[in-house]
Amino acid sequence: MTTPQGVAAPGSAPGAAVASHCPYCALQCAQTLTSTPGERLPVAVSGRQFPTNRGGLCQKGWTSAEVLRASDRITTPRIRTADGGFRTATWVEALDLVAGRIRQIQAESGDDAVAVFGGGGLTNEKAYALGKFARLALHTRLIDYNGRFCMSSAAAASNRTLGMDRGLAFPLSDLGGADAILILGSNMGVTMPPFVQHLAGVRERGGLIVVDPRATVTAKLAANGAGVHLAPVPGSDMVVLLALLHIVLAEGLADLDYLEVRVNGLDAVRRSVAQWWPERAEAETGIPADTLREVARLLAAASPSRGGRGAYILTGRGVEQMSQGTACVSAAINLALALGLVGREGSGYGPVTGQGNGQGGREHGQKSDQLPGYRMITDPATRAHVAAVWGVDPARIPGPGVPAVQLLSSLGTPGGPRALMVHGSNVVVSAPNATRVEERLKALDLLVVCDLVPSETALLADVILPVTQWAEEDGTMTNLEGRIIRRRAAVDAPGEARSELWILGELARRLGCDAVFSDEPEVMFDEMARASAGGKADYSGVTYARLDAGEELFWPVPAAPAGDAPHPGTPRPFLDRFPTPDGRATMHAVAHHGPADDVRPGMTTYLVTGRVLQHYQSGAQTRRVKELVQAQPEPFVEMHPLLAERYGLSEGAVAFLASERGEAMARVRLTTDIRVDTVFMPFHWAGAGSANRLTNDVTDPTSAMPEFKVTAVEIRAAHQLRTTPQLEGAVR
Ligand SMILES: Nc1nc2c(c(=O)[nH]1)N[C@H]1C(S)=C(S)[C@@H](COP(=O)(O)OP(=O)(O)OC[C@H]3O[C@@H](n4cnc5c(=O)[nH]c(N)nc54)[C@H](O)[C@@H]3O)O[C@H]1N2
Ligand SMILES: Nc1nc2c(c(=O)[nH]1)N[C@H]1C(S)=C(S)[C@@H](COP(=O)(O)OP(=O)(O)OC[C@H]3O[C@@H](n4cnc5c(=O)[nH]c(N)nc54)[C@H](O)[C@@H]3O)O[C@H]1N2
Ligand code: SF4
Ligand SMILES: [Mo]
Repeated sequence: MTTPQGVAAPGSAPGAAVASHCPYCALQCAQTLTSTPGERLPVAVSGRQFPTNRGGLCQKGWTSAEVLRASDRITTPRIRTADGGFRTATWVEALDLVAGRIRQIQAESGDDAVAVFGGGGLTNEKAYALGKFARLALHTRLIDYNGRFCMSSAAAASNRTLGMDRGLAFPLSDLGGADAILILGSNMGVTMPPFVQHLAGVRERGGLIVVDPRATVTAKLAANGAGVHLAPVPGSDMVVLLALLHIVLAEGLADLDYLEVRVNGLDAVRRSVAQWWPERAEAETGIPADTLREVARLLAAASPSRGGRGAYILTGRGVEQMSQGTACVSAAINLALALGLVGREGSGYGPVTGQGNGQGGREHGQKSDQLPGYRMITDPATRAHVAAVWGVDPARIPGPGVPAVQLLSSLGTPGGPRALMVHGSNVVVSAPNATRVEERLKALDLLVVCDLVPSETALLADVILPVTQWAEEDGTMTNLEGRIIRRRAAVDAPGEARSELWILGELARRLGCDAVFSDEPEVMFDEMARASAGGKADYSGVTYARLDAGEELFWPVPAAPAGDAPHPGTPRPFLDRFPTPDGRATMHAVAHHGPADDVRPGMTTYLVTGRVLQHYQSGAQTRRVKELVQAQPEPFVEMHPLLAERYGLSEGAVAFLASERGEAMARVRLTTDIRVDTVFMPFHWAGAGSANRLTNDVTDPTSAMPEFKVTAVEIRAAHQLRTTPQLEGAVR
């Protein structure tokens, strides 16, 4: 059996080529996986033609199969021993133990004494099953996930302004025709390298505008006449956006006809940007007033209302992971609306979604306040619909829980959860104020971690349950464009590793829950599709058969009435109307307040955090791939030579950084590609080189997203300190 892509479908013999997608980021580059005849490993990976990656893969993608044979892969359940180590256990023993402890803790302290933490890397099927498991098998309201760290501000702003959050509301290939693209706080040249192909057209036309305090790989794409790079004071992007809108309105560049017909709220927004004339914005952001004027005019000229081919505004974590992230994205959407860009073919706004299933992961019920179909858990009609699909009384579905940062900080506190189940996140490394997170995890009576490898979080667990990974399982993912794609198994799992679907089913049964938990991904997908029917993220018209036939399906894809042709999906959802009660978008006036932990005497430097090409997130997977470790072996801090000189630091020296939360050490990399007042640290490493020992766990009031991107720090040369052994261990 072969798919339209010409490669074998699931169930094919070993040695056959299987069409699947990369395990890592939201671009979900298409891969062909070829297993070794007669052997489980190795698996060969090659890029496959697909509209997003056009055959390309980045270095993480082409080395991804190495994680399948990680030398410390977990292949049997493990239970903590009295001396603090682990012993292997059978599945029956481990599952009986987990279910027994959960029953005991809930009997003593109530249902909410057990909490669940999910991940945006889980397939749609697993994310759905996890939400159902929390509500029906654990009866807990406490479930949230790492997407709160990743997509929540963009989601909140899109939902409240456009009525829906579908990441990009257009296929990626649409970008190719634009005259201008404004990219704020995204470094896709590093975080999604094959994405850059879609920027070729706009670069040729000189219309790429990149906003980043660093001259990143992406910012450099705008050099040599290809566009403009703005390097504002960290945390001041909102002022850039307010000033751009000020200029657009003051110079009569707005698309008033479009605004009249499609958008509410212009008057309040007009008043809110009145005070942000370009010279005032220059003082706040460091971007020359004339540059701001030039950028506003460039964007306006690209708008179809002024005869341009189209323009896009894209945001990344650099502007979203802020205590004013929702407001900042709202300002970006307001600008896009003022220029008449949203819901028009060839133009648009979109956040560049991060994790492999960052999009689908937020649609099917692992968010504390949501049920499948991207619907609110407090809505009686939603509860009734989902309860009917689950075959339970709506009263059995608990109410909303609390978002991730709040959940983590409540663990093991009086009245807080006593047990946590973790599925697809390494919070000890990736959560803000990580030292405190580690303390909270240690205060639990029961920590159960499902993972493929002994991540730093798994190593704190009482029970580790080994799960299958990407090339060992079937399922679906939803990429950054809202496109539903098929992940296909190419090899068997090692040892006793099992899919989360099976684990959740076994635990549910032991907890006395009679709801359906199948370990067949397609069964769970079909049920999820029914549960999503009528919701914003409606998958009810999607089937594995349609996906396997090569159909390109972007949600919503409602089920067609009997006898009708199947719904074709919705690549560009806002063209006719916005999914709001009156069909119009609503601008939200927003005000700037800057980072919560701003620079001040004693803490004089901005720390911004982010990513390098070779490592993925907490590094749990990529720090196990030799080629990637060789390229990026250790934590580092990037700084300008002038700043380094002030602290007596040179290339390769060890810098000591302190913030209000904690301390870290990393080796200095000198570069003139960063503002003099700013240092950059990637967050991919654990221990003393962990950026998240420094970051602030303050959150955005609307989205509950933490402020990873801007922290005030103090810097010293480590050799001037008497360091602790733990800190010294950070740098070899
Ligand atoms: N190699 C690699 N690729 C990845 C990932 C990975 O871990 N590694 N993770 C995936 C995931 S989950 C995500 S969410 C995406 C993230 O993808 P991006 O958003 O592209 O990644 P980041 O590096 O977190 O942040 C982007 C930029 O924000 C900038 N920045 C920091 N502070 C500010 C500020 O105040 N203003 C502005 N304008 N910019 C600022 C940083 O300098 C950085 O260059 O990447 C995905 N792809
Ligand atoms: N300072 C700073 N911190 C950040 C960010 C930043 O920019 N700066 N970015 C934030 C963002 S955007 C994100 S998305 C988070 C991500 O950070 P994390 O949530 O820690 O994400 P990962 O490192 O991908 O962790 C995934 C874990 O799940 C395991 N895993 C993979 N697949 C599966 C599966 O199918 N099932 C199970 N059970 N486990 C699986 C992996 O081995 C790994 O241990 O980090 C956030 N932290
Ligand atoms: S860009 Fe993302 S999806 Fe593509 S190969 Fe790299 S990590 Fe994988
Ligand atoms: Mo992310």
